[in-house]
Formats: sequence, C-alpha cells, structure tokens
Amino acid sequence: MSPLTTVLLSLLLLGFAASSNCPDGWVHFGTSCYHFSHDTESMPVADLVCQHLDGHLVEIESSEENTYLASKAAALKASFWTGLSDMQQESVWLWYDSGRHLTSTSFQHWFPNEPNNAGMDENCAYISSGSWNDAPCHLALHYICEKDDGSSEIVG
Ligand code: 2F8
Ligand code: CA
Repeated sequence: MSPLTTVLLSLLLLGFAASSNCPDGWVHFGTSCYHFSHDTESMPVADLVCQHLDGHLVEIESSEENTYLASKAAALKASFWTGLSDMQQESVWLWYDSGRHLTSTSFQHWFPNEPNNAGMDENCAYISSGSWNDAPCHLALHYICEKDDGSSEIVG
C-alpha cells in the first residue's frame, strides 16, 4: 500500500470514528450519548434544557442501559430525572419525548411498591441507584439527557 493510500485510509477511518463520538461533557454507551447534569431543574425544564442541547431526557430501554446509567450515576450520588411521566393520564407511563408507552413487556426497574403516586402528586420518574421512583415533577433534581451518537448518519 502506498504512503498516500495509508494516509487517506487513516483519515477515512478517523472520520468514521469521529462521527460516533459524543460532545465534551457527554459519555457514550450503545448508540447514544448521555449527559449527567450538574444543575437541578424541575422535570419539564430539564427536558427543555436537554432539547436545547439537541437531546431529550433519557429513555431507558434495557437492563444493560439501566445498569450503565446506574454505574455512572453512582459516583455522583444523586437522583436524576428520566423522561418517564404519567402527567397526561394517571398510571399511564409514557416516555415524554418519544411518546412510547411503558407496557407490561417494557423494561422497567421501579423500587419495590413504586410507582405509588404518593400524595396523589407524583407524575415523573427519577432514577436513583439504578431503581426508579415516581415523585412530584416540580422537584428540582439532577437529570440525564440522551441523544443519538450520530453513528447511523450517512457520511459523505
Ligand atoms: O417510601 C417511599 C416514598 O419515599 C419518598 O417519600 C417519603 C418519595 N418521595 C420523593 O422521592 C420526593 C416517594 O415518592 C416514595 O414513594
Ligand atoms: Ca413514589
């Protein structure tokens, strides 16, 4: 292989690698980038901040993703808003941004006896130590934003 071909191939490979990178302040897992907030916000404002960062509040779809997020959050010792809410209809849990329903076959990882709608005012779900709890949406908590890592985008 000529030196020129080697350089061109290296640049091409670097280009592919760069296309699946996450921005500074985001971590990579699967095909997503995740940002663990430093500030605290109500759940609806947290979602607006995530959208401002070209993402959305996290949508947790598998045990692997949940375990990864829990491992990252453990070091930060905080509870984080997810994008899961039943604010439209009590007990009908939806991922706020995609509109996907949480069904009996969906991955879910509630604390025992949750969600319990304590005080009849708990319509948003946070993750804490890998388990989920419903809590009042107006509480100011940390939050996790998610966005696609761009790896499925067509380059060129
Ligand atoms: O005991 C479960 C109960 O614990 C807390 O209330 C005392 C939670 N509240 C918040 O996290 C704000 C409830 O959501 C939870 O059900
Ligand atoms: Ca609760």
